[in-house]
Amino acid sequence: MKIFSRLRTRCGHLNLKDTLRNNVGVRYFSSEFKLWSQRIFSGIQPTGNLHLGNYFGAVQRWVELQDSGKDVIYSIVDLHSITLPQDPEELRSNILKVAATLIACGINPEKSILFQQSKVRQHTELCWILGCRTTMPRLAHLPQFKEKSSALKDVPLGLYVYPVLQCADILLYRATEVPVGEDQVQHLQLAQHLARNFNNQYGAVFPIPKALVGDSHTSRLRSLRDPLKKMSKSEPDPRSRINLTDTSDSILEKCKKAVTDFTSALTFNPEERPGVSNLITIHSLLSGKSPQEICNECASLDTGRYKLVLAEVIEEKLKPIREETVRLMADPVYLKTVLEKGSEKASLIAEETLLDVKNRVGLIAL
Ligand code: AQP
Repeated sequence: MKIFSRLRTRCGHLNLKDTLRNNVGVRYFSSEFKLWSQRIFSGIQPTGNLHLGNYFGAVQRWVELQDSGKDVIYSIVDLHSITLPQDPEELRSNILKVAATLIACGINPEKSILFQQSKVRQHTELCWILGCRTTMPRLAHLPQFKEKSSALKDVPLGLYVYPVLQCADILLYRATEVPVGEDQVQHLQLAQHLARNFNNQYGAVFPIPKALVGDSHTSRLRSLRDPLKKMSKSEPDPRSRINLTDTSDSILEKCKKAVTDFTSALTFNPEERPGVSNLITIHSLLSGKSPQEICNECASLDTGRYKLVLAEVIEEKLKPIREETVRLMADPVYLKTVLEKGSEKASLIAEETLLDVKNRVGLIAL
């Protein structure tokens, strides 16, 4: 009954019988409307230091979801990070650093499953099965692939198929919601497509995951050096981002060097003045004040002096995170144990899903 009333709500003015009769029919019914318990999955690449973009675009929400008692699974997606070349020693250290920073930001391994992707082998197995159901044109049109591959002479296959691995990450845990930045929405649409496509053939195996996208400002903080680009871990110029572990001197230096424009007054206009507006957005996210309130409060300052105020606000927020990250990094055994335990918990869920998938596909002899 519950399923029917949900279906009725979803279908709005459509009559229930018509809906079941139309193109997707009863199989659509079974794949879309099985009642799945809510589960959140998200991942972050250990490609460098986490920065304010990662914090406001992802980590802050991860902590809120965890603290509101949701069933949450967060992964350090190291297999994704090797789609572009990584120095082995740096990667090893980044995996632990990302774990330390996430914990310092409030991820509690007792409340969340926090794990390292490559320790759960089922991700790559499911990726292969889903890859066999994904078409090449669909992957070639994804904007992140276009953006990242455009700078490369030889494009690795991994970069091309990584959205499929991302789908496997989500579907393996039968996640119902996935907090993502705006840039990831099309990848989530691929996961929805693959889940539907699989369910239509084999029955209700996967929930159709929904994107939880933040508002447009948090979804895309911009580079401090080129406000037309997003703030990014792997951007070669370290002055382009504020890392969560930056020292106060480094924060001040990066704020001072942030690219603005030739107008010295402080106004918020993301279209016309992306550089200064990005700084005000960061300030607004840190303080909870609206951009307009900030412009009013700092009306007597030119952009040069405003940058000094912003550096102080950033330092106030980041100091405890930095100090806690440094403390945790001094205890690699603890961090490895957290990831080990998290991976064990994740593997149990992943194995159950994968067995179901393999069985339905016909890979397991009866
Ligand atoms: N600039 C940003 N503004 C808002 N959110 C952002 N995210 C990343 N950059 C910004 C969000 O952070 C989460 C984790 O991202 P990721 O590590 O999986 O990879 P990414 O999105 O490609 O992040 P980076 O920092 O740009 O890493 P690299 O340089 O390795 O590609 C995601 O939810 C993302 O939306």
